[in-house]
Amino acid sequence: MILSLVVPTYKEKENIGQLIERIQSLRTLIPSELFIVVVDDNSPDGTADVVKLLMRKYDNIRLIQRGAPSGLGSAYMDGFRYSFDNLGADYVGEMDADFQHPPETIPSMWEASNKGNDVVLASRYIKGGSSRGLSSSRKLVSKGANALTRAFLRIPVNDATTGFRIISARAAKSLFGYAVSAKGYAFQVESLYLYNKLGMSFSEVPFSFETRKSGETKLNFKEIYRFALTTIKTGIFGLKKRKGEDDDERSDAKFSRFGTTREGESIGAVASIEIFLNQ
Ligand SMILES: Nc1nc2c(ncn2[C@@H]2O[C@H](COP(=O)(O)OP(=O)(O)OP(=O)(O)O)[C@@H](O)[C@H]2O)c(=O)[nH]1
Ligand SMILES: [Mg+2]
Repeated sequence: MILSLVVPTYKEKENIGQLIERIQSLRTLIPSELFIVVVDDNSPDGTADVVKLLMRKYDNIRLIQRGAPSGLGSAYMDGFRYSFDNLGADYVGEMDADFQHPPETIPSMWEASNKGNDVVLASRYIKGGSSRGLSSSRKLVSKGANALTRAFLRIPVNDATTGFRIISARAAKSLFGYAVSAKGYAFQVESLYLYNKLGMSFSEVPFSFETRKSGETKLNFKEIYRFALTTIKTGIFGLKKRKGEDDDERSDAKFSRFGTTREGESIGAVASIEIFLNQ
């Protein structure tokens, strides 16, 4: 089984090197072929250079370099596409570069994937999990986002906004047919919404969400607003298929004339991508 962990980075120079080393040290606990695909959006701090150095040491690291910050969702989609097309991945993983997602949780997530679960979420909000790395205002935003998701999208999980996940190829490949958001939290809940609609199986394993180790946050009010709007719209209208695909997922035909995702934000908007291989 091939697992490809996709790690989007923007200005994560202080974190990415140590993160990769910590993931590498877990290789014996994950009985599979493991790849780490870093998707960097031209970080001005030289994040990509740290990755390139490590590519000389390890043969399982790949670097996708894009021209400018283009959003977490589109970074994952590019990383997934690369993982399926070039690495033959059976599963793809999502994780932040800033140690808020401790790599040591990956073995228990991988165990849940191997039990046949399409969507394995590392969850802050089940027994054994915690969100101690969040300030009280961020906790409120996170809980509010989950409540909104439950109310509008009815996804059967406790932590719908977690960005620490392992997804089967059949689930993740379904995303390519839909106009999912290019940006952060909206992408996370839209993808879960789609997996649920398509009947994928879910499992949650607990983890402790840590404080960002260093570097700066990309979360802001615009992001929160975008998330709330997308969640409500998706709950009402469903998800729009990308151009050229057949039927909308949206089951209620009377809504089919409404668009849900701005074209300019949809996946595929990224113009140029360079991929560094370490062969
Ligand atoms: N390639 C790429 N990576 C991004 C982009 N935006 C965020 N990231 C990365 O995505 C991950 C999550 O972003 P964070 O800023 O940590 O978001 P967050 O965890 O909600 O916020 P904090 O709790 O403050 O860390 C990090 O590894 C970022 O470097 C982007 O536009 N492009
Ligand atoms: Mg973070």
